[in-house]
This record gives sequence, structure tokens and C-alpha cells, in this order.
Amino acid sequence: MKVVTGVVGNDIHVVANRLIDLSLRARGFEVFNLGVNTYLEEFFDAAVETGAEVLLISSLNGEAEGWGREVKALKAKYKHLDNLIMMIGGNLVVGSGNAEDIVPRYKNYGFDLVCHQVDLNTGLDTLEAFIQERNKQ
Ligand code: B12
Repeated sequence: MKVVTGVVGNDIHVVANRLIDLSLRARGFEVFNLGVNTYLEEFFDAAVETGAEVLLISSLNGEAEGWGREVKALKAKYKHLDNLIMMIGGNLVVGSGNAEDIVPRYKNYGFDLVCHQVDLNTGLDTLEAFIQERNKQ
């Protein structure tokens, strides 16, 4: 299964991105890693070009909050992305915040899976469970 990943916005935190790349590959995913400093349009363009089934966005400096609000409107401009699984994780706000508020907000932005300060393996287990469940339908 193909996954596009990267770090959204003007965010240069690269360590998690490298780990995400390695962990996805170890789980058998085909990874297209756009790296740090990636804009939403670039993620969607890459998803179209690669035919990816999953878009996994990372944010560490908290910028995702601003970008997240643009997701629905921007995605609607692309054809063939209706079935794209949208996942986001890392530090999803500036400063502290609690997942009970953050998760529904990001779901409303258009993400299927939201992992605020969730460790990577737990997040990827959740992704695999989500894919399995979807394949049953
Ligand atoms: C190293 C570091 C830097 C380095 C980055 C070097 C580099 N090229 O990567 C430098 C010094 C450059 C830096 C700069 C800045 N940083 Co900095 N940085 C850190 C630090 C100390 C460690 C980050 C790291 O690499 N951790 C190791 C990795 C493996 O862990 P991780 O990033 O947390 O990722 C894990 C999880 O989050 C998760 N994960 C990540 N993404 C995803 C996605 C999914 C889907 C899932 C499931 C899981 C997941 O998986 C990873 C493994 O479990 C953290 C503090 C900390 N202790 O975490 C601050 C931190 C991330 N930085 C922060 C800030 C504010 C900045 C600056 C804005 C500071 C400044 N005023 O200039 C700039 C931002 C520059 C920019 N344009 O982005 C804040 C962000 C706060 C927020 N969100 O509110 C933090 C949390 C520090 C703090 N406590 O305030 N930083």
C-alpha cells in the first residue's frame, strides 16, 4: 500500500519524519517521503501522482492547526482523492492542549485518524487496524 508522508508547513523537525519513513517501510508500506517544509498542495499533488491510499502528515512545531483549517477546501479541488485515508500526528497545537479537544477538531478539518502526542508505533497500529476495517466493508 502506498503512503505519502512529510512534515507540514515551515516545520524543520526531521527526526520523527525519518522514523516514520523507516517504520512504514518495515511494515511493508511503499513510502513517498516529501520530508520537512511541505505544503498542503504538495501533499495532495503527490497523492494524485503516486496513487497513494494514505496521506500521513506530521507536525511538530504546532503549525498544523493553521494548515488543518485549509484541508477540506483544498482537497475538494482535487479529483480522485475521496478515498484517501488522511492521518495526522505529532504536536498538533502550539503549547499544551488535550486530545479530547484536539481530536474532534482535526476530524472536523477532514482527518480520519488524529494522533496528538501519540507514539509512532501506537499510531501505526491504529492505521493498520483502520485499513483492515475499511477493507472488510
Ligand atoms: C530537536 C528539536 C529542535 C531542533 C530540530 C532539528 C531537526 N532538524 O530536526 C531545532 C533546534 C532546529 C528546533 C527548532 C525549533 N523548535 Co524544536 N524541538 C526539538 C525537540 C528538542 C526534539 C524533537 C525531536 O526530534 N524529537 C525526537 C522525535 C523522535 O520525537 P518527536 O518529534 O516527538 O516525534 C515522535 C512523536 O511526536 C510521534 N510523531 C511525530 N509525528 C507523528 C505523526 C503520526 C501520524 C504519528 C502517529 C506519530 C507521530 O512519533 C515520534 C516518535 O514517537 C523538541 C522537544 C522534545 N523534547 O520533543 C522541540 C520542539 C518540538 N520544538 C519546538 C519549537 C517551538 C521549536 C521552534 C519554533 C523554536 C524557536 N522558537 O525557534 C523551532 C521551530 C523551527 C521550525 N521552523 O520548525 C516545540 C514545539 C512546541 C509546540 N508544538 O507547541 C518543542 C516541543 C519544544 C517545546 N517543548 O517547546 N527544534
